Amino acid sequence: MESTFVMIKPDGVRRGLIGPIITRFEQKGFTLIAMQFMHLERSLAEQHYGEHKNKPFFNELVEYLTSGPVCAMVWEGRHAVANARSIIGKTNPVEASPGTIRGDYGMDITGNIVHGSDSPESAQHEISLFFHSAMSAPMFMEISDFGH
Ligand code: RTP
Ligand code: MG
Repeated sequence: MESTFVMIKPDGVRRGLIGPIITRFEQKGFTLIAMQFMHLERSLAEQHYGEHKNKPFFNELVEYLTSGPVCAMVWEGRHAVANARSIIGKTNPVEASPGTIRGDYGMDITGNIVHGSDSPESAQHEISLFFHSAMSAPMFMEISDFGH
């Protein structure tokens, strides 16, 4: 059995898509084994997307990820990493097929709703970063965190 790390990004939370996204993972056959609602510190966002630190969009990506609360989750199942990437869809919602999360809910790469680990090794790394790290202690949100 494999585990993968999935995160509903701030635009997904803001738009009220936590429920529909969790439903899709449950319907596909995944089991939810951990979930944490949190507002990321800049350092955690930077570490999470460390592989992209030299890309021109890195700063915008970190701003986006820290712009409001996220829903971080660990889902377990057979071929969890590949199955999650398959129901999430291509990185750019413009190219993602209808029926995938990004294909159904996103319009543009700067707001692609959800993250999914790209390999079992990154999944283990990301799970430790979000669920076994002092940086990611659970917290209560202020209503202003949601941009309301
Ligand atoms: P993710 O890590 O969020 O699951 O996305 P991914 O594997 O499909 O794509 P990746 O290459 O890892 O990119 C990470 C995130 O960076 C943003 N991005 N922006 N403006 C751009 O050209 C650009 N390219 C990537 C997206 O939010 C993407 O999900
Ligand atoms: Mg990625």
